[in-house]
Amino acid sequence: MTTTPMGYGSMHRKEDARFLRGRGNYVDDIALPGMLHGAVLRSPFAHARIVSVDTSAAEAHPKVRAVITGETLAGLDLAWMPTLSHDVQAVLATDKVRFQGQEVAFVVAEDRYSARDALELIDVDYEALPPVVDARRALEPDAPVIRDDVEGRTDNHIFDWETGDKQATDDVFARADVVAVQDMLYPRVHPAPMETCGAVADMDPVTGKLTVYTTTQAPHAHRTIYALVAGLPEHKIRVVSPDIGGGFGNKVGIYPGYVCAVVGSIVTGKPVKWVEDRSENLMSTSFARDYHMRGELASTKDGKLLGIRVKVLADHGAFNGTAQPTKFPAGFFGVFTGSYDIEAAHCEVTGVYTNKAPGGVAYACSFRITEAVYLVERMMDVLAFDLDLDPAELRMKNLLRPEQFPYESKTGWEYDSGDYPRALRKALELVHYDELRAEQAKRREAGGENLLGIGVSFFTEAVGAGPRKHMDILGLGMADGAELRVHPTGKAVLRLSCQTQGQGHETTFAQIVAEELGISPDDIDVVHGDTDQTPFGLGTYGSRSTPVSGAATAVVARRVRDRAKIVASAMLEVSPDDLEWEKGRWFVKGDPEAGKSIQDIAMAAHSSLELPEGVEGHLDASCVYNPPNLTYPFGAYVCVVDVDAGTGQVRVRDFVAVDDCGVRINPMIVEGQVHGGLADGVGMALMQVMAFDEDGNHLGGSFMDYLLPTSMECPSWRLGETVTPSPHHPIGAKGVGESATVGSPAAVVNAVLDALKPYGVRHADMPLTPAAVWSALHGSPLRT
Ligand code: MCN
Ligand code: CUN
Repeated sequence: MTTTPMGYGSMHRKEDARFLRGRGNYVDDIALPGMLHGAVLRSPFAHARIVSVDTSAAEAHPKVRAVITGETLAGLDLAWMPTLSHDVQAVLATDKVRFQGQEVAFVVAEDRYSARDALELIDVDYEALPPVVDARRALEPDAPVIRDDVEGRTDNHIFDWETGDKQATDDVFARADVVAVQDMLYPRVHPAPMETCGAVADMDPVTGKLTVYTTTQAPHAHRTIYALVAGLPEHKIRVVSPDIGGGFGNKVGIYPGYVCAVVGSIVTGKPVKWVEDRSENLMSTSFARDYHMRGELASTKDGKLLGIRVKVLADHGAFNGTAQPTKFPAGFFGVFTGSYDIEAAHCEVTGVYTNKAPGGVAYACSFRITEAVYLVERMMDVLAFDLDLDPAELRMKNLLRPEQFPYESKTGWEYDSGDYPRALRKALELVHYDELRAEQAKRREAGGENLLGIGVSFFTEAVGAGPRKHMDILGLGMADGAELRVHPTGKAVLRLSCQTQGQGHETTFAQIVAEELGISPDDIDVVHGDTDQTPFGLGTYGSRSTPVSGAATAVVARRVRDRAKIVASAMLEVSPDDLEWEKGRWFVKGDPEAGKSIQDIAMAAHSSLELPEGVEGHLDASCVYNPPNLTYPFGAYVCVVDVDAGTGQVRVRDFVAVDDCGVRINPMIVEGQVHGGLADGVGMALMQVMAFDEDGNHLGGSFMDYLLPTSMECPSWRLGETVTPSPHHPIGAKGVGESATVGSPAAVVNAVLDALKPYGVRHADMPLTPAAVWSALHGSPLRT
């Protein structure tokens, strides 16, 4: 790993040179001359009418420059903003507050402390209303109506969505020997990136140009939304996403704080910085999951799957602010048939409002594939439990076979490529599955408190949205641009619409160009995250950067290579047809000595060399990549746990993850992505939940309450790989950024429940804290 590969291969991240020296440049590092500081006043109630807001004392604070309320914004027609799901969300509340932590007022002051102090001087008179915390309660006829801002609305119902074939599914269920049914909850969790959300807004009163430095995973989409909301042309708005300290989906949406910073800058004529603190991040920004699911599997008595039926109640919080392609209100949950050969499938999802923070698509979810994979993988274990079959064997029996690819699923997804049995076999070998089962049998026979559990999960993801004709966000089609320019000296700059939050794009995208052109990655500068400097595109989420922008990069590099060929033919005075490419140079077929390196060609392309008619000089290309299909990475995971029956404590003893993301650009970065996702899985399975009390009080406002896994809770991950290239992606790569978060929670939960199997425990909901495990074991009535 000491030498830089001229293409794919493990190399250290180029960006680490600045990160390891503490020289990253995050939003909170930005300091502009005359910059003021904003702070948000938040609602203490989950549901309350606003009777009055008195800001006079705050305005009298000597360091306060402006106090903005919902009423101020209403005057500018900015009190409400569009969400990414065609709903509206209050920027600052005018009529009611609808979740604890909702934004009520914004103070701009000379420093952060004064802004915070002044929040205490704002006097808001609230009239408390009964809150709706539970998704089922939200649908009861007498439930308080949360969204009475919409005239004529009489309930909390948002949408009904279904997919699959109901009749065909009912038919296979009618002839099944066995039907396994299980209710389960994927709890509300939070992506909790290291860096919270923030913005520095700078409206130049002279030029009328607005610059927003902000934590965003989608700078171009944000710019267009600002343009639509503010009525400004896009060229008068520049969105800059500097270094991002983790996004995990938390930074896809637009938050009221960003808009308030913009308004604050317009009102004061100065740059305004707003950066939320940890509690604000946890209580008010995009949560993840909160899916109440009922799964049903139909099978023959020897475990051949026939059908799957699913019902979901989706808790979207107070505003429908989930980020997903318009046609998919439940995200890509439609892939719930998982990795299995099944005859029929049907699913219904109902979305509801509750008095909780909005969000829903975050935390490495691949647009809700986390929920879908958890459901089907938990159901497989439930069925194995009912049939008393080995869960790995049951999976092996039902996995899609290699010859079935490309495979059209029963809900209409075209899985591009896969060899599932190979991946599962590999994982089972790596973990020594048979030996573990033997050890488990021995331990069970011996009795005692130390239980061994082995949990298997298999996942298929669909990542890399579009194509644009099926997928858009707020009407913006999901295609992404790339531009590549090779300078006369043969150094290159690649401009991308996607935005790294820690995934190492500055390295891996340079590696794609390096592989295609034979220019060292060190000589390729990757520019992203600045709308004034990059082509339009929808950004980074749903692990779409490699599938979409990575493809765009390969395409522009190949276009440059084609141009280089013509220049080389002019240089060598031969026909282009007589040239052959090897990495880094064009040479004359049959005469390898007669060739020109890409660097020589770059210089010649900018020189006085005469080029054929119609061929422009210089060496550059651009493209907009509209993916023909999603890519379908997959993997087989096995988790091994020791469970202390006396205390309910779970220790993850071993974890084997075999991932297939097609061709790997940088295996070390891929492994890093997988390691992170596996830790997420342990966190969600064993310790994380965004809890609320019955009044809607948020109980996870700090990392003392909302727990993050550390190295203490994680084993030394053991990874394996198979490589099944995507047939439609120019370099055969599939996305991987969310794979492990999607695939691992089920493996951990299945492992814990496997340990508890002799006690007749068939299911328990995440998080499997010691108390939850103990209660499941002892059948405590405390456990619901
Ligand atoms: N890669 C590769 N070979 C492949 C696939 C990917 O070398 N076959 C590399 C990519 O080039 C990129 C990284 O792996 O450097 C992740 O690529 P990809 O799967 O395309 O995912 P994205 O870059 O689109 O990242 C988004 C994804 C999402 S949606 C979440 S959520 C998440 C995740 O990435 N957030 C992260 N991983 C994260 N990692 C960090 N450190 N921080 C986050 O916020
Ligand atoms: Cu769903 S979290 Mo990622 O797609 O940014």
